[in-house]
Amino acid sequence: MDYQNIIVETHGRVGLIRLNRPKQLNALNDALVDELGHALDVFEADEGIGAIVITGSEKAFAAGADIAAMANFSYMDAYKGNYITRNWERVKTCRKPVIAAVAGFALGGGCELAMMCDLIIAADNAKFGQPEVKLGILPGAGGTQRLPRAVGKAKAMEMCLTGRFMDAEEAERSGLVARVVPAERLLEDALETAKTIASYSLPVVMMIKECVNRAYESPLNEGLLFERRTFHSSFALEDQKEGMAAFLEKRAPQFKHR
Ligand code: CO8
Repeated sequence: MDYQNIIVETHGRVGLIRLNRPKQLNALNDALVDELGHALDVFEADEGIGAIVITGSEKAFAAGADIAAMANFSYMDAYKGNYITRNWERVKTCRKPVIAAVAGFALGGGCELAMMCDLIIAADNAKFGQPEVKLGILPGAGGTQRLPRAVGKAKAMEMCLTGRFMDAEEAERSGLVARVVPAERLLEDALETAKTIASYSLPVVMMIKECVNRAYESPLNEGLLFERRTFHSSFALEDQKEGMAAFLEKRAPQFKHR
């Protein structure tokens, strides 16, 4: 596929997707989200890829859904056309780990996209926000649901109701991002983290991702049971034999299923 709105690269076992609508600060539209979905399909099918990084530019990860494209929408355009959301869940359904490397603005749908990834690494200039209220709409792709789970009700309510932005330092303190790094080191750091993940047994990494996500989607007892059964099943993996043998033999493991 010839991409117009994203740039796709591979770095060893890591797939990198750069959002690329610089004039619109990477505002999201159907074409971009469809291309993102396609790139994820390709990386997911590629045995040589163990983890994926999504990033934007130094100024913006993504400044939200494209306001110019939706300004004149009718209810029917939004509902029947399923604007942007038609392929939106693809990031969530990706079974390989996806890291958001966020510099600059991550607003509206941009913040929601970052939150849909498995973890966020932020540059020190990152700004997160759900400013939809200022446009006479509300968050429509997870902002009212994922943000409270990440930062708690008080901060999520405040951000969604006032449109206030959260800077990188506050985002780390509040649990929205895993780590803050200097802007110039963002990509290097995110790729390094993704490379570490991609060096492990892929089935184990996928199981961990599934289990952590269960914590958000099921009661504690169900989540613990799911984790326990998945843990038991890891003993069926050749990579478990290799990982433990390597530890006991004091050597680096050679995982087969990467
Ligand atoms: N859509 C379209 N164009 C945009 C957007 C956007 N979201 N954000 C910025 N741009 C454009 C500007 O119009 C401008 O274009 P031009 O140069 O042609 O005038 C260019 O990008 C640069 O922007 P600014 O001049 O405004 O740059 P500043 O540095 O002054 O300000 C800001 C940067 C603060 C990011 C500012 O541009 C801004 O507030 N942008 C809008 C942020 C926003 O409201 N986002 C929420 C959008 S609604 C949304 O995301 C709903 C999602 C619903 C879910 C749908 C499924 C995913």
